[in-house]
Amino acid sequence: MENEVSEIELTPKQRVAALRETLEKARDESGKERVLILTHRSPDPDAMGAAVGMKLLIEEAFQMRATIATVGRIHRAENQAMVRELELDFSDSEKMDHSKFMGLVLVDTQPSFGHTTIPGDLPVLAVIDHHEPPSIDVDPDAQEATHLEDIRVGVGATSSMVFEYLCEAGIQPDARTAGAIFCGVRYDTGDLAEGVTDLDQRAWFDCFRRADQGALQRIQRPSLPAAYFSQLAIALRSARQHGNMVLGLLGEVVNPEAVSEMADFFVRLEDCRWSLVGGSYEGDYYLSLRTSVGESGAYNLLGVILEGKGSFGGHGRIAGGRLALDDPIDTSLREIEREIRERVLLIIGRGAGSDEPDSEMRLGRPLA
Ligand SMILES: [Mn+2]
Repeated sequence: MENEVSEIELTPKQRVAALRETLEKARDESGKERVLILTHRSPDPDAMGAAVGMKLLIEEAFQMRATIATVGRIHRAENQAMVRELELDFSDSEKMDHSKFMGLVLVDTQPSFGHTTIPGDLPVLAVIDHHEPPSIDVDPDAQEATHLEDIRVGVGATSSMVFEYLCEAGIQPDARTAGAIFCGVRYDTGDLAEGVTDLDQRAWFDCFRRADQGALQRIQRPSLPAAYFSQLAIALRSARQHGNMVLGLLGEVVNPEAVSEMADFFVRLEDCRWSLVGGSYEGDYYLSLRTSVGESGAYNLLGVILEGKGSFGGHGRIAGGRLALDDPIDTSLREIEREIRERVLLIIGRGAGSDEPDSEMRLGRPLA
């Protein structure tokens, strides 16, 4: 009955027209020429690829100015290599003057997500994303978005969605932009292995062809700092295999992205269907969940594990969450890791048909 109009899917051409119209209206109302493009904290390749593509779209197709800003450092060696090799240039959102912008375009995230900081009173003009939107359990009228929303959960990468905008607007991505979009699709779909639509395939192949392939190779296998290997040693010692899952609760980690890095690593264990890795960094506890190729439901699974605590997000095979640690940090950290371990073992135990896992499952098998 209600909201029937919003259920009608727009064509790619209509999406470009709607975005153009939204930005032009904001420009005319604010008298400002510049759009701020923002994504989630410590952006991953898909977030960066989508942001770089969006900047090209706004500047070339809409003839406006755009700035990409990020929050939080980029730690992962592959992601740092992407910035370096493609000469990407991002401003620090926490150090900039937001008053010169007409508003925000958010990519690869949504305004209510815990790892996303919306600066001051800048209006959100558009949201382009492929993550599961949060379930709405309050008054639906109060939640009605005033901004343009293009959220397609079935698409493998936000970068692919932005690629489609560029194609429809008649803009050919240059080598840099194509490289960034390619890295985004590569990372979020595991090189088209899962969660893939025709659009992801088109974006992957077309952008691969246009990119500097030498740079792509250097991004995929960058040299790694010594800290990576120390972290790996700790992770290998502390991780346990419980049935078809690897659980690695690492205590304090060298950087928050080490958590997702190790989750990506452990899920490759033979016969492993999912990996969950956690670690604390500067007062927060980070969690990353991965499911193996052909599986899905990472977002739902992490939701069940967290039981409404903290914030989390994700899609098919990838999910991440964050919990605030209390004072004293050490005690709080031990407690959180104990709770997560018990919760996960209970979930596995139920899956095997009993309420409690047996003692062998409870202790887990060391990986190294
Ligand atoms: Mn993404």
